[in-house]
Amino acid sequence: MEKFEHEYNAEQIQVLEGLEAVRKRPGMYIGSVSIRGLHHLVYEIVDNCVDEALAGYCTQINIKIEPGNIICVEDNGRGIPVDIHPKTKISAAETVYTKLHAGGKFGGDSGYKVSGGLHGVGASVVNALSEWTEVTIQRDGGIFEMKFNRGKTVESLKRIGDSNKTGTKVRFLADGTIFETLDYNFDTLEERFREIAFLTKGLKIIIEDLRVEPNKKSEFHFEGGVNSFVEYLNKNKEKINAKPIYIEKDGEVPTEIAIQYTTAYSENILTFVNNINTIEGGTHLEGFKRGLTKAFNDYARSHNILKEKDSNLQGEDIREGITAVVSVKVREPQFEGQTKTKLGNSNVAGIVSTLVNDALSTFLEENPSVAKAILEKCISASRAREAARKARELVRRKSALESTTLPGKLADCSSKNAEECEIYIVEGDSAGGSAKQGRDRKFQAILPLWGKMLNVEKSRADKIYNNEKLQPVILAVGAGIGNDFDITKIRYGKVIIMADADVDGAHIRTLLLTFFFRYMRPLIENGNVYLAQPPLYKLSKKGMQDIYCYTDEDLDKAFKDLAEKGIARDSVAIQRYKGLGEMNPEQLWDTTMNPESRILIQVKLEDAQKADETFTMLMGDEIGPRRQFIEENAKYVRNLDI
Ligand code: 28F
Repeated sequence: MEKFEHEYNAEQIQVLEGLEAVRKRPGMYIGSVSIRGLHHLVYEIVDNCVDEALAGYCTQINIKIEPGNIICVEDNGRGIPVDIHPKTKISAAETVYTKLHAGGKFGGDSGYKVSGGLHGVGASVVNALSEWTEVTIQRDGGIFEMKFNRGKTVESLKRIGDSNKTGTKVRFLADGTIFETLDYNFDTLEERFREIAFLTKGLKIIIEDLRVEPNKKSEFHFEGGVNSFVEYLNKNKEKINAKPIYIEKDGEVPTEIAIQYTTAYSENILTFVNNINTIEGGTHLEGFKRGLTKAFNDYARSHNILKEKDSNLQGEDIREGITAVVSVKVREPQFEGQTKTKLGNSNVAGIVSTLVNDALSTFLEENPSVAKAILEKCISASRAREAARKARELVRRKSALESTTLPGKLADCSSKNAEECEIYIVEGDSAGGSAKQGRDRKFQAILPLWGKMLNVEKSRADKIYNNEKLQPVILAVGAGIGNDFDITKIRYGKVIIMADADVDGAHIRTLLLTFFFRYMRPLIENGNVYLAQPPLYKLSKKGMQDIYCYTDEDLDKAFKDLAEKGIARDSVAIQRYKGLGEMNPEQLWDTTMNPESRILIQVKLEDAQKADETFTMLMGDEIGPRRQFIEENAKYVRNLDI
């Protein structure tokens, strides 16, 4: 015992305390202990492989989800160094896995670490939050192995054999006492790895799900880098320039950009800093926009496409129909904004802007027919914008004269205090009727939607103002759209989308979220948009209070609870709700609208962005992806009549 205590030197105790802190407050290091936090563990490990790829030594990463939710990640890089660290007297590899921020400390001066998750805290955090971790390293002619339990070393690094290969393999089982769930979502991981593969040209990433029969496997490998990314985003769209315009530069801020114009009217610019999707934009996006606007205006002037009397094209005109991916690597990124996904480093704006302006100017000079086609579109966008402004002014003047500007179908609430007011946007008249009767009219307004779905994808702002389906939404929310949107004018603190849990419902949700994302984005950023969650089932039995279940898991749990009380499954009547319209006003209130008992899902910016992508796909000209959407959403489908 005496001896044992002696072997613990001060530094090691420090190490243990460090990882204890991670277990005490996991949220501080990985954001949350929900499925997002769980996925974050995988990203942290894969990030280390990506760093090794960026350093030029790793060409392939294999990720497996093994039965029992064990994660196995393997790369063919140099292998984590195995030599003994002079200060800690333990191997470099063990230090990386047991010392908090070890990666950052080593990387700080050498500039080794450039990729990195939202928190960039690395392997030791994964180790701390795993029931067990085992690391296998091939390097220096040998195979080495070490093992940990909940962050504590069980077996220090030891050589277990010979090998002439190099690489690192990590297997871990996340700690079930810390995470809410260990059930990884293959699709989520797959999507992130596809993104990483796009952003890391030449890197091959293979992900397999071995929990299911047959196993799932996806392989991503894009020699085109961000070019391939843009082609992927535009796969269902009609292109103006057949091949994306590609801009690449190493240097102080390594930058990779691809640009492709489509005949659509929306702009779709994805930006990344160190492989992290910066949904809130920032200085790299500003620089990109500035360079783009300048290059096109200068070209149009010098080629007399813009005459002396014409005013410059505005940025938004030049971005109509653009799809672009902007990826920068920044050494010490400062992230700002509500979700810490906005790049703050001010020097980046100038660097990116100069690069884009120079490279694009050269491209346009060398490709006059592409330049002409894009500029024609910009000019027509500029004319449409002018027309829309006039139309808007007309509407404004008209509405100032008319006393009522609220849509006829709106059943408004009596309170005028926006903060407490809610509007339910409901598809279908019958559900709208129940909602109107069931609501608390003091603070709940109901807007039933009707009419034809507008293809926002193919419409400019002036059409959206006049669309019969969306106009009532714009008028009811009361804060305008696009650049005119003024969040201080919103008439309701909560804008709640209430739709059926079927394909049509998914459609209308996607449409509205896309619309909010494109034309009322601050509403989403400010957290004002919600999805109502109606129940899927009702269980009833004489003498028993009705039980509502919102998911299939809820249903399973309800049956289990009933069984414990000695109530048999077949003595209970199950009603499956096919749609909101099947509920009477009172049921709708109890299950979906009563603030005391309802479930509301707050829409996050990334949910809306996802909806926007889905929408583009649904509205695309190809039938395949649309059918796939319907098939994948088939689990929601109960009354699909196709
Ligand atoms: C499956 C997870 O973690 N791969 C890694 C390397 C390679 C090096 C490294 C990692 C240097 C001393 C801190 C090798 N040779 N896959 C991985 N591959 N870390 S992690 O170095 C880490 C720093 O400790 C590496 C030369 N330089 C770096």
